[in-house]
Amino acid sequence: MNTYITTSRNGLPALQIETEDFEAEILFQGAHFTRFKSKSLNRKLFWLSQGESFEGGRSIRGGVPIVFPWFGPHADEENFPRHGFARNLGWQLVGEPRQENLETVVEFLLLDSPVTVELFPFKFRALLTMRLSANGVRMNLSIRNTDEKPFQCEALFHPYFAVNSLETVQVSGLDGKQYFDKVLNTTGNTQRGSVSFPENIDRVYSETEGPFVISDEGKPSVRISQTGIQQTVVWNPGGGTTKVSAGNTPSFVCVEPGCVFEGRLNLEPGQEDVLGVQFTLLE
Ligand code: TA6
Repeated sequence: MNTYITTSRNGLPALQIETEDFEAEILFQGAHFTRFKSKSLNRKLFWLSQGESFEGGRSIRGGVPIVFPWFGPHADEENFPRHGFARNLGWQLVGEPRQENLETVVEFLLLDSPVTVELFPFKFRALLTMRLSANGVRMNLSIRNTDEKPFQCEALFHPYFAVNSLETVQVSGLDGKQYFDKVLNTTGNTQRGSVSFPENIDRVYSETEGPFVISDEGKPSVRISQTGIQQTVVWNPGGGTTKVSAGNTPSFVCVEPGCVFEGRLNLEPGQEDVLGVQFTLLE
């Protein structure tokens, strides 16, 4: 395994990992997984926008942003960052990347700080453990309340999965599930069959178990599993009004396991919850 810390676009520090099985890049800002390529399949898992400025402190579209401690706009403060602050702040690398059996394990930590207390008045510890192997990654996000009072928060993995042909993409595993449609602002919708993307799709599915499979050009391409998580957001802006960035084809689908809305975390002092996902490139 070769690992080295380098700068990514625009000087943002990043951890680069190369093994005989894969190549990966994780930015310290947001512990943001920006690149994973399987060598045996010669395929990448994530889409990354080419139109991003990669400015420190600004969110980046693509890879796997971590959403915490709130999802979407803040409930009361319209000037607070969308999707919380975890994706915009520097995380600490815990120890060195290590090999455990066939997996490369990397851990990043985010603690409360004077900056976070201004936005979320609680002490917390967020630990992201990533286990990378030949065809994908397993990730655990553990959120611990280190405060003396209880708090509520939302947390979500926001992966942008690369696809070849959005017109052909289908996401299975949600048949019969209820969803909130963020585009139409309607609740109580029921999914019938697989999700396809003829237009702007932005839905929060409830009581989801997974696994979900993305099929691209008629072939299963990625499997998504989740544990300790009850909601899954599915999003692509399509050719609609929400442009990803100028001249940038939205050749991705987001299938986002998380604990949001009615599934938000309620943590007592000292309590910890763990959200787990597994993303696998299928052969
Ligand atoms: O999770 C889906 C979503 O909330 C969409 O509504 C869309 O806005 C997307 O996230 C991207 O959000 P961002 O803040 O990165 O522009």
